[in-house]
Amino acid sequence: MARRGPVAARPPDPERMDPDQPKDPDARHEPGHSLVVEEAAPRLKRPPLFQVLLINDDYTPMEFVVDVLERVFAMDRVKATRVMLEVHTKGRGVCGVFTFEIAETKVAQVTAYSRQHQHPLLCTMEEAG
Ligand code: TYC
Repeated sequence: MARRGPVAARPPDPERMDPDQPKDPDARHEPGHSLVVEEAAPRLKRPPLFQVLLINDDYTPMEFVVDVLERVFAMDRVKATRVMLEVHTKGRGVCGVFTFEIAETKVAQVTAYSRQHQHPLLCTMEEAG
């Protein structure tokens, strides 16, 4: 909420100050009153990443796999065909690398779309690295 009008600065209340500190704030910088400054530990960590994988099978049509890669992983036709052929020849292949919730959502989307079309296409995820 916006404040209305100026707010008067309150003078420091001696009762609420640290009893170990001298009452005069400027006195902290004088000899005998050391000021220790420590660097804070970094509070952000990179999230773990997960590969989303397609698994080969003998029944799902190649064209359907290409369609899935275009829809769910926003690949163009050339890239989707390349990934589909990699899965087809090597048994499995990476569709992308994501944080946990996004990877989980992609797996669910691939699985739901495949079952809607009565294809047994398998999609899994595993932690990268
Ligand atoms: N092997 C399938 C075929 O010959 C094609 C296929 C590719 C299926 C990739 C699944 O993840 C897959 N029709």
